[in-house]
Amino acid sequence: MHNTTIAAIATSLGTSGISIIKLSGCEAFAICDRLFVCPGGFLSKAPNTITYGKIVDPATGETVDKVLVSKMQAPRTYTGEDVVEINCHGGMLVTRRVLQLVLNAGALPAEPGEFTKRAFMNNKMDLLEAEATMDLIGAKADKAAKVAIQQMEGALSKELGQLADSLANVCAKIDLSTDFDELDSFDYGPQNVARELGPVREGLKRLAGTFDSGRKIRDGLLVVICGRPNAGKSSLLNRMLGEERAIVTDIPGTTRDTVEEAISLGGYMVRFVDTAGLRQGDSLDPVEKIGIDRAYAKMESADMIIYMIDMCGDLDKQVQEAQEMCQKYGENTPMVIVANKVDMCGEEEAIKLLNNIQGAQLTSITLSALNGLGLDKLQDVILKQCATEDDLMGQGILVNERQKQLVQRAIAHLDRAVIAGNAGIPLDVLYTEISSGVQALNELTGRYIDMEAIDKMFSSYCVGK
Ligand SMILES: Nc1nc2c(ncn2[C@@H]2O[C@H](COP(=O)(O)OP(=O)(O)OP(=O)(O)O)[C@@H](O)[C@H]2O)c(=O)[nH]1
Ligand SMILES: [Mg+2]
Repeated sequence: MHNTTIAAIATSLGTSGISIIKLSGCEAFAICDRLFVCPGGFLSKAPNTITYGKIVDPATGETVDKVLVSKMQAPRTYTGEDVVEINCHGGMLVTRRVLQLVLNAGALPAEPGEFTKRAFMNNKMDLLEAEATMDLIGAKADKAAKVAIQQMEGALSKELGQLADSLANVCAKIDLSTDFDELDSFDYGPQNVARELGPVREGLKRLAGTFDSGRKIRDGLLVVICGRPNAGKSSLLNRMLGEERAIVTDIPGTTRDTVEEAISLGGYMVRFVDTAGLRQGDSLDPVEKIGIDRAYAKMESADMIIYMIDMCGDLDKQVQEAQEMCQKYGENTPMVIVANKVDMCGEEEAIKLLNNIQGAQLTSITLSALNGLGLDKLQDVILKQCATEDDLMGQGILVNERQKQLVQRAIAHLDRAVIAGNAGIPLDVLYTEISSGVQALNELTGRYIDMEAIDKMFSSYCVGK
């Protein structure tokens, strides 16, 4: 339990019907009582009730706002501490004034994620549920929200808990066999251990395999649009977004920097990046050169690359460049070659041209970014890339780097334990590896507390949660 009381605006700042100022800590009721005036006084109110009254500046006696105040008593609250929520009117000025009065009355400003951190420290949720809470707040598409709720409900915690329990069980058997060694009544050797670790390793490997999908669902599929100047890249971005986000002109080299925007496509978040047109030569100005470097840098981290061919441009050069792109990126990244401006050249010619380009993970599409012809086919290809993740819905999924690293650490320990077990290495050596694996899983859920890592994790969250 903390002995400080924290406060923050829990709703976003702006003009709205109501705003909520949240307090948590042992002094929450007393602090609220210093500025909240209601019949009978706030301290007399029963827990888990809402009271109508007014916020009065104790220094001047001036009424600041008429409010509803919820009183929630520990331990059955979000943080596990006494919690007060002041529902005031939603203007920025009044919200800030109420918060200031709460701080003047003795509360400390909450740090980012501090309410949720307190909930974790008070065993109201494990670390995975805390992460999922923040993911739900940040979710920009249906599927991301769905996965976050799934994790909040404990899908991943449950799976990891079962795997950690199986490992603890193996450790217990090793203990037992060491104790009973002299009596020889409990026959449990290194090979038995290796065999029993098998299903746990499989379970962890399944989880590790979900990371790429989990990351795409949570952070969005990164689709980079590249090609020669004037190919129609910015036109495609605008069409996908349904708004004039990027500047479009017939001057080659219009886009200088990368332009990134996200949309929800079929419930998945897709992040499109428009880039500077690719070209070389000494006559390029330094700004354009930097833009082109940025385009290549983005391609390195893309989940999908769209290379756009301008059907009204120099076709030989573009076919060659498309082929080079497929060779360079196609092994690791799905590629889509889009022949654009078919409204000018005709579809047959575009299809013939596309047939000349070969590559792994390659899809070819004809398009008119100007009138939208072919856009639905392109959207289908992008969606197919996301849709493979559908199978994972309802199961534990790894969604961030912290989770991936810890699962991989656990797998590495178990791999070593299995090799050692099969080689007949003594049980105490296996025990050390397995318990290190258990520790990695406990760090994941927060059963084992590494305060430095936990502080780092919560500091990236929003104030007021
Ligand atoms: N006819 C036709 N014109 C198009 C099409 N797509 C884009 N254009 C035109 O082509 C020109 C260049 O389009 P942009 O979208 O700016 O091309 P870009 O690839 O972003 O060009 P840079 O930013 O210079 O690299 C504009 O005049 C567009 O209106 C299309 O499908 N058909
Ligand atoms: Mg452009």
